Amino acid sequence: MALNQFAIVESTLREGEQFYTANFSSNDKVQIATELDNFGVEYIELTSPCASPQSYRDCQQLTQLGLRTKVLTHIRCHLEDAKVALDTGVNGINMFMGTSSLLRQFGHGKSINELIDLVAEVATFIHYQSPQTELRFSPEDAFRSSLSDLLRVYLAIDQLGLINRFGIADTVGVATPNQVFNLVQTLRQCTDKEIEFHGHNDTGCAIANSYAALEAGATHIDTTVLGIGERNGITPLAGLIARLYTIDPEQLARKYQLHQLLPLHQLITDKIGIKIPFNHYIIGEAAFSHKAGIHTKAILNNPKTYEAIDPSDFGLTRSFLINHKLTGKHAIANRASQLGLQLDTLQIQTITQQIKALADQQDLTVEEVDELLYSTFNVQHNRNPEEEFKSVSIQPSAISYQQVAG
Ligand code: HCA
Ligand code: CU
Repeated sequence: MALNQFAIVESTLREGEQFYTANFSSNDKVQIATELDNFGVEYIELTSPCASPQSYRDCQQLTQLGLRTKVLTHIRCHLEDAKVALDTGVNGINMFMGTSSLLRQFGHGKSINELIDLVAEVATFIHYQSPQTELRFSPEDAFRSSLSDLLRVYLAIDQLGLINRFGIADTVGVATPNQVFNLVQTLRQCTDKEIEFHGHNDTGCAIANSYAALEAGATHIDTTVLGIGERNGITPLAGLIARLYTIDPEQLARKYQLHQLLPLHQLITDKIGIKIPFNHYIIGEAAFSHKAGIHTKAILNNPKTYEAIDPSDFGLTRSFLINHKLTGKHAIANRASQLGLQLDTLQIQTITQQIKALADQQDLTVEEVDELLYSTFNVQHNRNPEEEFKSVSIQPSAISYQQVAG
């Protein structure tokens, strides 16, 4: 897998609209599309223009914004949907239809042969109306479909020569990375068309599955900001970025504006009324916070010891927690020098032991740790603590100090 040979299909404005608290206005969609474009995703996918009158107008408007990202819309395999989608002027159309026996029986009710005929009819219509429109077909619920049915569908449609890209959808998030790898590899051996993977996260495998898809030859990965979507959503954009960053950070930074990742997420959380989860990839509050003394010491020597990702590549800073019993003398010494206080090794050791003993008894604040540092410093210099507090200014540093929750 080469990092410059894949594309993100960002579906916050389609799959993400299916999230339980999402209800984007037209203005929201313009802002979100613009931010996604600034970040540099190659495609954005929009809700079907057939979903509602406003969805139709939004497709038209977003297509006319002049974004660098290509604008796709997502439709059922219906001739009517295809006509409406073409009218909006989108760059590409993502069609889908269920191939699992469950969806065939309880969803659209069609046999595999009928499904192939329908896809062929709609694809032919779109292609002859607008040959430049990028066309994708995805069998929904691929991992609960029989392999022979899937391959029959892919091969029959490939032979038509009308489709640019095939999708593979893990609709209910049941696939494992091995299964995804095997299916993508099998499809890769059958066709030279692009392959797009869409993975739900019901069992927590969406990022690993997306990465396995890329390793097996997929060319496009669907994401949404924070992973929002039906139920608990799909591959989160920041999670995919984190995964890929560890392979080739420079290449990734050339492809995407990594400093825009946080503002993009803040925009979405603002619109859906949800906070960024503390453990979210890269941008979660805990992503670069270091606590145990062993970790803080090593990080101070070389941040790579306990960070696979450099926060500064994303315009972020790491933080240390020092007001707890796991703290270490190196972190305390660093805090003292950040406060402009010169203390010797013995003093730092003593203060560290004091903090540990105090933290065993009660919750401590960073201010209380600072007071210990100031008072030792002031006693040593025989100064009036009140004045000293005012005169010492905090040195700027790449490390901020987080409060351990009480
Ligand atoms: C949906 C289904 C879908 C389609 C994915 C795709 C899924 O919500 O309409 O078109 O590749 O997960 O199967 O999102
Ligand atoms: Cu989906």
